[in-house]
Amino acid sequence: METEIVSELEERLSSRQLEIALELNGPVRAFLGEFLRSRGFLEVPPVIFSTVTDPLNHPVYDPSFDYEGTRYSLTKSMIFHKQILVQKFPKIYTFSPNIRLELAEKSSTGRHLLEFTQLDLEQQGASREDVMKLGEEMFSSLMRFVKEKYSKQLSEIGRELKIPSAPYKKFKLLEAEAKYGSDWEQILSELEKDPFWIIDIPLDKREFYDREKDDEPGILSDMDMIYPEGFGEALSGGEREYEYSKILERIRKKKQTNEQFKWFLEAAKYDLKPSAGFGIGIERLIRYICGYPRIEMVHPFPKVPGKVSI
Ligand code: ASN
Repeated sequence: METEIVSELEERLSSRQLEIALELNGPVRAFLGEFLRSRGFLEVPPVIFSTVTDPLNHPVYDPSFDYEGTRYSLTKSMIFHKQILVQKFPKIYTFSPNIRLELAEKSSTGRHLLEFTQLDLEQQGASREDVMKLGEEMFSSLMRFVKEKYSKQLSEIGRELKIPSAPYKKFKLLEAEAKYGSDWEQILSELEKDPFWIIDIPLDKREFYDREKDDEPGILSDMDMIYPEGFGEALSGGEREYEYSKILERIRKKKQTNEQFKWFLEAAKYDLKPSAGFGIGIERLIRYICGYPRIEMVHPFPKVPGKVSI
């Protein structure tokens, strides 16, 4: 086992594929930060552990610990910190390290890491459509930048990148599922040539904090962006529940407890200002840019579900 880990590490560190991914990583992050700052977003520091974190909508092991009599969890996403901060600072973003201890079966997707970074942003008073437009502009201009500046690296790894033009296609989740079955995400991702949106995700498929539509109960005003060419989910976000009573009702529907979200609920007690936002995984983004079959090819120390890692 140990010699296997060491030889895998040596192989990874000597691969040109990893080197190119790392050469792209810094400039991609710098470009995204610059893009957002030029639109008035303020960078805030990440929160690595907290008394409150994203409950997620799928099972993961819980990375929590006690410190001086208080229970903390490593950050699964900064959703609640974003919602609290956006009350004061109307446009924020952060490069947020997230820990999600996924079940071993997730290793087959090629796009899950137990430890990853998401560029997570939130905008006060924005609608879902506003942040989708922002996401499209951000993604298309990033593709243009990478193509222009890193064509040598891209041709070395045989990657042809397309610059998608906005607006991207939109599919309602229930319609996609009715047409393609439960594997709709992979099927559509393989069929489509450009990134596209999945919108109107039903309540049972999402966390409590995305906003339920006024005119369509049970359906949320949220979205995912999916990469083409089979690379799957890129980005997740939506409008948020901001009314205290609605937040409580949604927590109840999920059979979660108010205690779990104490500090967030404290901040939301007199209602929040409406906001919308999203998070985009940086390793998945680099993997997509490079066109690599598996996400661990972009990280020197990837934490692959179910595997022992350094
Ligand atoms: N960052 C996502 C959002 O803004 C939440 C998540 O990562 N689960 O909706």
